[in-house]
Amino acid sequence: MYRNFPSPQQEAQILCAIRRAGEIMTSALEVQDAVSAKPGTRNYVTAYDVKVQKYLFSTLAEIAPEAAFLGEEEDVHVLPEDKPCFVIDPIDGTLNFIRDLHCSCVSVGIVWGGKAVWGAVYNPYTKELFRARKGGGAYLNDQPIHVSELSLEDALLSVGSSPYIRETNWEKTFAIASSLFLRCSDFRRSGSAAYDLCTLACGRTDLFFELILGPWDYCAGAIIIEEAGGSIHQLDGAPLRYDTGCPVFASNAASHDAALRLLQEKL
Ligand code: 2AM
Ligand code: CA
Repeated sequence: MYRNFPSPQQEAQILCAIRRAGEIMTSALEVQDAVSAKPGTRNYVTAYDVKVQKYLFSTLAEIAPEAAFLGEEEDVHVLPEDKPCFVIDPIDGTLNFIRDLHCSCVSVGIVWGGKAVWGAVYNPYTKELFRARKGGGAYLNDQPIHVSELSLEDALLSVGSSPYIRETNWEKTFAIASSLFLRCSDFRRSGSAAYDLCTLACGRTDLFFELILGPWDYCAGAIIIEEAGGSIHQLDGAPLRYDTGCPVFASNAASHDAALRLLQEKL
């Protein structure tokens, strides 16, 4: 029943809803007044994260009543096994959003049978819509995209610093980043993991790691990277999990083995 989910018609409607969610983000006023802290250090949520998630839940439920939902801004996170599930980050890059850095995305993935099978990431500031379907290739605004062919020596690395759990992870994060930095061309830190995964998928960057992320941060980006010819898995090589968060390593094919070897020396 779910083999062709979402149908082409549902897909077009879902993409339309994701663009509309991005407009809610970019038309936000007085974001500073709408900020509150989530449990954990320096982990923020705004009234707009909640508003965008509510919009997506209600709109996607009309488009695809057969699916379940898992969203970052819910209190309880459960991934059902008996149906496809939308895994949603209404605003990925919330601190960028609060600070008006214009690098935040709407991220909507679909997990079915324990794997990401569809995903779209929309950056409303640049109007870039990345999307992929299992076996159907990856696209940026309807143009096919592919990971780069650069090897480690020329690779550009994106680092996620897991700031909300810095006390337990900062030494390992910077040990891995230093080790890779000394062998690659340079590193970047965008503040949106979903966007980092998409920039890797379209060949602007070549490597990415973060010691812990939530499934809503990487679900859509994971299928986009895989369909663009890249790899994404946990730091120890295990497949990504979608029922809970996990560490994430992503790369193009050309730098994968050398980068992973260096990274694993620091685990
Ligand atoms: P967010 O902006 O949606 O919160 C930054 O390092 C990246 O980590 C962002 O993609 C950010 O997503 C994500 N992130 C923020 N808080 C997190 C948490 N508590 N657990 C996992 N990932 C988180
Ligand atoms: Ca978020």
